[in-house]
Amino acid sequence: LAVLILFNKAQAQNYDESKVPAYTLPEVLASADGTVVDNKAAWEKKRRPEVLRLFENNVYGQMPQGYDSIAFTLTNDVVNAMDGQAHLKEVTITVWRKNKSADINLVLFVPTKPQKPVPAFLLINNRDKSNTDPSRTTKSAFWPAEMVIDSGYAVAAFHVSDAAPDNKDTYQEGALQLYPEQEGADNGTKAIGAWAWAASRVMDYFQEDKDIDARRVAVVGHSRGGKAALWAGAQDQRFAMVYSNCSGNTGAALSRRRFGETVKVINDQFPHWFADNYKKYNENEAALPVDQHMLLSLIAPRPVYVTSATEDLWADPKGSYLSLLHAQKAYKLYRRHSALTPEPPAVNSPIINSYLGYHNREGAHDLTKYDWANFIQFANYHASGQH
Ligand code: GTR
Repeated sequence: LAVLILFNKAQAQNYDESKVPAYTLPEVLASADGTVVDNKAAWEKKRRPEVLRLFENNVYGQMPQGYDSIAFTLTNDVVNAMDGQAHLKEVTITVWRKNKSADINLVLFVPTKPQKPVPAFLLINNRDKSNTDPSRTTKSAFWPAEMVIDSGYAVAAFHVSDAAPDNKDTYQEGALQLYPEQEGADNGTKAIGAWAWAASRVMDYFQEDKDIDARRVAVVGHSRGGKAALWAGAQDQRFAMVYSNCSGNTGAALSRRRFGETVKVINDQFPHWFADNYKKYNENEAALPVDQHMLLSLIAPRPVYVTSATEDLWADPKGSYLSLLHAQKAYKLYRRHSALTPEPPAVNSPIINSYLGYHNREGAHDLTKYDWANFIQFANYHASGQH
């Protein structure tokens, strides 16, 4: 029986380009009343809020709103970290609502050299906490803090488990305790929404830290963290840039394109990630009122960078690129330059000089120095004002 089940599961996944069935994407600029928006004012006033609500109600759940108070406690302060190259600050962000509190622990390195305030990269860390070791005893390519500091950017991270444990039985034991009304609601937020909420609380902190240029903060995430980074950037317009690394299904990849992971597979394996309403679309993606190109469109006109990896077919590299291509319509409303080509670029050939950036790295499902080096190039391009 087990063999049979495994066989059936394997059959549900398609990795054959010639077997991708035809699909029709919802029109990002077409409003519910049938009018097609053709200018940024109408997009911002009418269609953008509509798309945001559709994602909240059908996919990620409602973004928890408001809190009673927030406090930032510096728990470790090392002025001469990284051989004097950086100032380390560890900050506990405590949020209170209805007599309950949640803590988000932030690790932040600020470069010593350039003039402050500096722009920053914030990683939503979904891997082991050692990847963002503040003592730098462990140095990981997943968060190459020294390299980012050398490039003149601050680099920060928090761990997803502070916001919501990545577990179907315990995901409510973090920040969601502050928002009990979310539980049981069909459009209630779960873990991915809680991680995005936490990224916004870090942004609340950045707005108070004089070392950080809060108007130039990029949110970065890998895989499930990449799904959260996109959702954070889509709903919180204070994020100036968004980086989605190998985010795959319900991240950058188109859901209707049947290749790799599907909505049913992700909902069955991770019932604690998305709203209960999302389960309605198991094996029924065509009924979704959105697809993921519309999530990327919500980031317009801010720069967005999507990556894939050649061995990471589960996350559908081509479907991720196509999603980005279809998001161009929203960027065009703002006359933002796109260097995307109709076909995905060659492996290891990043598209940097563009509001919509992309690379397909050779190798496995991971976040590496190669990815970060291109993230920095993309940020440099957008800081240079050459475009
Ligand atoms: C997988 C999941 C993907 C992706 C990945 C990860 O098991 O199916 O959607 O999120 O985990 O986070 O590494």
